[in-house]
Formats: sequence, structure tokens, C-alpha cells
Amino acid sequence: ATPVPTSRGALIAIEGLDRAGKSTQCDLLMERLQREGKKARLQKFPDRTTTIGKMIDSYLKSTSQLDDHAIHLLFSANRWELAAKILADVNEGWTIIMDRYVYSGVVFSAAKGLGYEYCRTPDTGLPRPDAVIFLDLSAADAAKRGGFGEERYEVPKMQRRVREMFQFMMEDVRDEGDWKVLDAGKSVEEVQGEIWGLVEKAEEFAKGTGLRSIA
Ligand code: Z5A
Ligand code: MG
Repeated sequence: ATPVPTSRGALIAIEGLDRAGKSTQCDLLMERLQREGKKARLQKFPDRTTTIGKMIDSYLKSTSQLDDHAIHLLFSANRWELAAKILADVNEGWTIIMDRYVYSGVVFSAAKGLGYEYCRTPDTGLPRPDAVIFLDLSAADAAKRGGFGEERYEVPKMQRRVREMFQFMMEDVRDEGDWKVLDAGKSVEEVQGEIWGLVEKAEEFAKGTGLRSIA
């Protein structure tokens, strides 16, 4: 039998609404983890560097058009092409911080009208995070963070639907107990402090268990 890894790293997803500060917080977190001498790396989704990632990038920048199902499957395929590396690294003791993951994948496509269960299916079997840290930002606070960017989904109507879908999904997965919701309207430093506490807990949790899969 395969021995249960005892010193694996933690797999942590940072999720949240547009402009909630995910990338800001991920960068700060990486700096701190590395300062403390921990084996840690960042995995951003979508990962726009791969061949699939380049197709996603041109779709988001509206230089290409794709059927809603096709782009949904590409976002998932982008996770699958990196899954083996994530799994191997975690089992070698790396803590991996993911800037967006399957949850963004489900809610953005469902917000466009694809069925919620349909949207979840292609991600089934991917490595399941030890913790999902959800950065929650009110519509009013989001508006204070400057205008939208140029990308396809950065329009008010889409953002409203995404907020509703995240709310729905949070209820749906509540029993799984791995979602931690933080108020992203606080200062960068306050949010970072709260994230740090959750990361330490996730690392502790990871020590005693093998990585699970997304059901
Ligand atoms: N997408 C999808 O459809 N399916 C999928 O499977 C996946 C993604 C994985 C691109 O993602 C799009 O892909 C995205 C979802 C979709 N569409 N949209 N919208 P992305 O991750 O590349 O998107 P992004 O543009 O890099 O990130 P973001 O979500 O828009 O922003 P963020 O990373 O959460 O925020 P930030 O860049 O760290 O901060 C935003 C601004 O707020 C910035 O000026 C900061 O200085 C400021 N900020 C940050 N924190 C604070 C606090 N605490 N107070 C005040 N100001 C703050
Ligand atoms: Mg970002």
C-alpha cells in the first residue's frame, strides 16, 4: 500500500469577488511564507502561460470568441494540465497557494447561464484544497476600488450575477467546512493577518491527512 505522507504541504485556494484583493494578498502571503523559510509557491488560475492558458487569455481579452461550454472546459482543462504537478509538489512538502481555483470556474460559467451541476462536473477528481479562503467584498466597497479593467467579465451585470452565484455555492458547500469567509473591505494588513492565521491552521491540518479530491 502507498504510505500516507506525513510531511506534505498544504493546498490553499484564495477565492473571491473581482477586486477583492486576491492577488494582492497572495503576493504578500508568498513573501511572508518565503521569509519564514517555508517551501511555498503560488499557482494562479487561469495559468495563462500554457497553450490552453493562452487560449483562455485571448478569450478574456475578447480577441477570440468561444462557445460558453468550450471556454468552461478550457478553464477546467487548464487546472487538469497542472494537477499532477500540484499533487507531486504538495506531497513533497510544498505549500501551494492558488489564486482562484474551481470555485471561480463554477460561478463564472453558471453566472452566464450554464447549469450549476454541469459546471462542477469537469473539475470532479481534482486535488481538493485543505482550505478555501473566500474574500468577500460588498458591491459598495468594490465600487470604491477604481473602475473595471478591460476584460470580458469586468462589467456590472456579470459581477452582480457572480456575487449571487458565489453566495449560492457557499451555501451548497457549507457542510464541507473548508470555506473561511473574510471581510475583504478591511485594510490590506488586517486581511493579511487573518489569512495568515488560516494558513497556519491549514498547514497543521495537512500534517495529519492525505490530500483529498474534489467530489
Ligand atoms: N475565471 C473563470 O471564468 N473561470 C475560471 O475557472 C477561472 C477564472 C479560474 C480572470 O481572472 C477572469 O477569469 C476572472 C474570472 C475568470 N474574471 N473576472 N472578472 P484573474 O484572476 O486573472 O482576474 P484578475 O483581474 O487578476 O483579478 P481580480 O479578481 O480582478 O482582482 P483581485 O486579484 O481580487 O484584486 P487585486 O488585483 O489584488 O486588487 C484590486 C485593487 O484593489 C488593486 O488596486 C488593489 O491595490 C486594491 N486593493 C486590494 N486590497 C485592498 C484593500 N484591502 N483595501 C483597499 N484596496 C485594496
Ligand atoms: Mg487577481
